[in-house]
Amino acid sequence: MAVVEAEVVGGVGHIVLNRPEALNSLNSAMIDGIRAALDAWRDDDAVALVLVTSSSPRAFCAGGDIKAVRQAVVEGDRAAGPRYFAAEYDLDEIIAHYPKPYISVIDAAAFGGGLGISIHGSIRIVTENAVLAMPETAIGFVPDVGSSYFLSRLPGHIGRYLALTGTRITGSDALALGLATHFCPSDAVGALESEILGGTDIEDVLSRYTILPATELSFGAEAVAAVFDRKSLVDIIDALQCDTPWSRVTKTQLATLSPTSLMATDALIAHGARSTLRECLDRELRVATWVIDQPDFAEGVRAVLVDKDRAPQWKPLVLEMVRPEAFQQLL
Ligand code: QUE
Repeated sequence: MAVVEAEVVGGVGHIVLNRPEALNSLNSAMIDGIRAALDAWRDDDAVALVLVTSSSPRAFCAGGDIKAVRQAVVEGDRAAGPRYFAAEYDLDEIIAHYPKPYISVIDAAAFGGGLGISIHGSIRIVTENAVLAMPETAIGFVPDVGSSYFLSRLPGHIGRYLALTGTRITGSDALALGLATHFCPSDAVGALESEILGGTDIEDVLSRYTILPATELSFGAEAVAAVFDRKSLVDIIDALQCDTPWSRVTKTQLATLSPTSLMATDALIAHGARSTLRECLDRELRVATWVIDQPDFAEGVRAVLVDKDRAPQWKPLVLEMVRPEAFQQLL
């Protein structure tokens, strides 16, 4: 079976992410497959809308094929990573401007690149099984796929918090923040997809299957707003007084993440707030190209995805030793 299945059913272009053994992490073949389907369907009158689903109950899409990028870096192939990211980000932009409804159903994990192929689309349906995150600072990388555009626009510094810490949010969080547009109970997703593929009017299907879940966020938005408004990352860490469980957890989270990634991420989010999506993607590509050549990327991917010891040795080890001049000209 192909890693991406693309077929037209009842006026719907259906894309199924189908690399379940890798939690649907997006490899080049998947990016090319999605791109080819979207290009073919753009001017095809037999396709009224696009529906993206996953064949895996565990993941919508766990991210990009970051292990392959690391392998290329380790082998000294300096072109492969940037080439892969450029294709991925171009796809994200195509989805953002696609002229037909582009509907993702997120009923499991959607991390990193998984958000790139869903959040930029016009309709994002989540369930109580959805888990969303940009966890790249844990692997010595940076949040990309246009996240410096969509996270930097969240209120109360929530995007800065999510990008830096990689905190996982729920489907109802995503709906409350506007990252998702609809919430459908997981046990109704099969019927919802069948009706969409059966050609029922999409607005009619959405009105009958989607509900409004409780709107309370799973993290403390007030604490985030109070702490993540500081000028610098060091000021944020100083402001985490460890007088509440949340501040203790957050300080501990930040202490485990790549200092280089944290500094570059904070710069991406700050610049992203004043940029178009295309400018964000271009800036992310420049910073990603730089950061994969820093020691933390190979080490972080090794520790989290290859050896899975979860004990990366960051270089430099502390924020104060990161030299922002090294990436400043890329912003
Ligand atoms: C940060 C990431 C990724 C991650 C974990 C992080 C990422 C990614 C994967 C992943 C997960 C399971 C797989 C796989 C890759 O995990 O981008 O091949 O089977 O793709 O903390 O950015």
